Amino acid sequence: MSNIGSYEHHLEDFDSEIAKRELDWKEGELLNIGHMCSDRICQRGHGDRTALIWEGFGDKSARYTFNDLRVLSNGFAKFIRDDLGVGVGERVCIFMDKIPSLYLSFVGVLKAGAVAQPLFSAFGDESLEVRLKSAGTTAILTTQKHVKKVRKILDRLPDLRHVVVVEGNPDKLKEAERFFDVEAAPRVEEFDSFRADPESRSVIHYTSGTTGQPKGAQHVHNSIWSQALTAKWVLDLKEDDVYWCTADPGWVTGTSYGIIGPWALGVTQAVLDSGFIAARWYRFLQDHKVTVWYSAPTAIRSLMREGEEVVREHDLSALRHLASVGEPLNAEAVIWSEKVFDGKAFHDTFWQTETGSMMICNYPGMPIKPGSMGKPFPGITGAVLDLKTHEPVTEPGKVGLIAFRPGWPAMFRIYWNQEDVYRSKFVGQTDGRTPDELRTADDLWYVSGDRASIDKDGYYWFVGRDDDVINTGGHLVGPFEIESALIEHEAIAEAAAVGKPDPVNMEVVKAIVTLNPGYEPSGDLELSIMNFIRKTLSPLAMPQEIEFKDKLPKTRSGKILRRYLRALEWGEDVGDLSTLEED
Ligand code: 6R9
Repeated sequence: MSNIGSYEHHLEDFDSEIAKRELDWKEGELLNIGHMCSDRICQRGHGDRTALIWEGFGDKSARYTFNDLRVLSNGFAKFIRDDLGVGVGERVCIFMDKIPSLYLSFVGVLKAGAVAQPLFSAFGDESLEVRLKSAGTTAILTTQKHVKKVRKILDRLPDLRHVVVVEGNPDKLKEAERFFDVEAAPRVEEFDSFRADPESRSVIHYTSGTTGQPKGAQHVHNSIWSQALTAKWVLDLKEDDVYWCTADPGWVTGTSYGIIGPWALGVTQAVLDSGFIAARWYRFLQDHKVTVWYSAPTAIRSLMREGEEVVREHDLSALRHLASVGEPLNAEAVIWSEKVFDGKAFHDTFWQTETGSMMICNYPGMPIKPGSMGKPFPGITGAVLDLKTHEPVTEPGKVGLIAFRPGWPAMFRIYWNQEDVYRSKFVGQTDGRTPDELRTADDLWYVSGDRASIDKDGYYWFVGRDDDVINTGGHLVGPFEIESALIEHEAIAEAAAVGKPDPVNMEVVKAIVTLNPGYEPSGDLELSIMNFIRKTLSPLAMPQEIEFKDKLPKTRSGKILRRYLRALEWGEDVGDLSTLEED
């Protein structure tokens, strides 16, 4: 029997307190995500249960019980509060590979009352700088492997008071840097976790938009209710599960469902910190008897490419539930998974950094229509809005903008220092309303920035994004950020970055550039540009193709017509150019 039982039934009986009842949480208990993911699980008698099964490159491995998680996260919390003197609400960046300290420190930062700002460890120094500057980050926790990137930008980050290295050789540190190895430090049995109220800030995730630099979506401790309930009902997590979320906590899936949701339920998580190799992934599933697996379409398509043979070489009989997020899950991938994993199909889920928790899902027990994202989670009012009038579309199959009535607990509270951009995500009467009033209004829609249609049975079908943001392998990259970095290359005069279709990654980045006088197109120059972006931004943002042009198409006011260039890549009818002009 699945946890959710009947989806339809919950549409009728849903109330905002269900999550608290499902977690058996009583008013007056401490609401702090860090505490609830560790101490509370121990208090309920599960301290000896495994919290984290970890494997890294080579044959490195480790295991932690919930009691270990409690004590070691206390260690981080104490270090952050007492040794560094980081105050409540200050941002602490966690910048490391998927090593155990990432998970332990995330829980610790929240216990200390600071805001956790996880960033993808493959980010180069510019990606890092933009996000640390925007958040006014006070402290960064990193490793010897990545600290070089921090050193490079430190001079330009006046707010960054502490650089802490949590793994590596302490003798290799610069003078102002601190070394803190939580496992070598004395175990901290008692820590007085920050008494969060529901609206206390918890996690900030940076996400890319179409214009401007990435935006910091601010979340609060109250998010735990949405995250835990969806983990219970959609991922179907139960106490004896071994659950693997393949996402990196540098992205929202890796925190909402790679840390918070499952640990709030006291579920064992398995983490594999190594690159993608199909046989390695299957061996990991097999060795740890993974029961529930949350992954992404690009990974699934990559597994499909490796074929069925390698699946059959492994005993995956423990697997019982599969789910996916981040990009469109094509019908073939659903059908393939059902075939090779013994009748178990990947269940698509749709949500965003801003929503903080799953919004449109395929539920255990509800028939899957392969290629559809499913239906809105109980308690969530979803719609697709007419592209022009912004009225909810009533006609089945008609394409519109995916929108939700605001106000669920995990919804972001603001884009950090960008209230106007936050406002622009709502349609309806927004004037004169505070950010909190926008979030709790029952006459407004929060607009996701994606297009879909709804069929006659209420299933949502993804159509595409409503903007130019590039989704490569389930990771959003902003064209503006790439273009800004491209024109820093000495050879480049002007640049546009667009997504071009790719059979596995859905989209990859393509750059279209003009050159400064004295530079000629060449294979070497192409490589030099690719490497430049890989190093300064990240491997995800690196263009897979560079097209050299004499000039770029522009609007009358001189702005590069990125949407026109994008339409060319997708073979779309570019029609009347004036409709592609951005304002
Ligand atoms: C959780 C996460 C959000 C964007 C979203 C949409 C795309 C996510 C999807 C999907 C089609 C799905 N997206 N899930 N597209 N089908 N099931 O991925 O957050 O990094 O903010 O990305 O990803 O475009 O708007 P985030």
